[in-house]
Amino acid sequence: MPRVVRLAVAQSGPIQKDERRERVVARLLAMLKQAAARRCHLVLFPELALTTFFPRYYEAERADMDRWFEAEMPGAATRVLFDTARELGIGFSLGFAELTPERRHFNTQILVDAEARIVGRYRKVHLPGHAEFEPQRAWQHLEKRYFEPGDLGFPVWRTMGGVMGMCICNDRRWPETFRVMGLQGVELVMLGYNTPTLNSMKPEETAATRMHHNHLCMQAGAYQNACWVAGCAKAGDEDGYDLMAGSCIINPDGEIVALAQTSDDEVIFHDCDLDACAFLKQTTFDFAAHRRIEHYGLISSQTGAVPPPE
Ligand code: CDT
Repeated sequence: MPRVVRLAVAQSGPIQKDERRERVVARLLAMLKQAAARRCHLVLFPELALTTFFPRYYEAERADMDRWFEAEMPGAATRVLFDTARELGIGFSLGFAELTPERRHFNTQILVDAEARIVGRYRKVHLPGHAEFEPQRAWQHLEKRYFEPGDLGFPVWRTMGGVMGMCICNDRRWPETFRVMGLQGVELVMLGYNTPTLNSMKPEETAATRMHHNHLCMQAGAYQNACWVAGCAKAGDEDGYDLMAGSCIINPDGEIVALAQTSDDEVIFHDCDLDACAFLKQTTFDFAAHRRIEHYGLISSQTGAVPPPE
């Protein structure tokens, strides 16, 4: 019996600064219902799916940013997503800004099963950008100011018929992210992203090159770890700043098998056969047979590059 997860990726169009949570959740609900109508088992939503990408705004007083965070999940605005998903018997994965009871701030993604139980929680490890206002940038990217690096590592969960993992946006650019999950036998990695279409520090870099980077790292992660990878954008023009689209589902050969065509709310689908991971996991990427960990020490003992002396 093949293990097929019918996966929906629910790309979001832009969310404006003044858009209320209730309205955003209504948009997410519409896509959840579309996915359920197509008999999907699981639907993936973007990073920080409930708000505009607020790390582009500078606030001297960090506590003034707490209004972008969720102190409860589900909370008043999001409970309907959980209730509807339970009624429809569909799982989902959702990114949001998490404020813990200890008042810690994380960029978080959860995995919720078809009974609406939170079965997995991931907190973004690789936080891009900077912590202070930088006037030389065309726009700010203050994730290092508003979030702590995730404290949960890269766990995977056996749920909904497979071995599932999550990461968030910038994490996809780091091969270590996928390899740590690959070493736990991951079969499906789900991630959301908010990625500016252009580079605030390199205006000549084209949108096409940046889309290439987006897909390249996810396709490599899928192939090199013999797993499915799904990437879900929040896309379009938020307050004059454009975020790339390109949401996709990638098979364990690293091929894109479903790709969003718009920069708006759009649901894409694919039947992901988790057994399709087995061939590469047992041959080219049979880690137990082929990895040479005696040569990989630098990866976990050194952070920056140290070239040989001149
Ligand atoms: N959200 C997020 O992580 N975005 C980054 C933009 C990097 S530019 C500072 C990304 O890697 O896509």
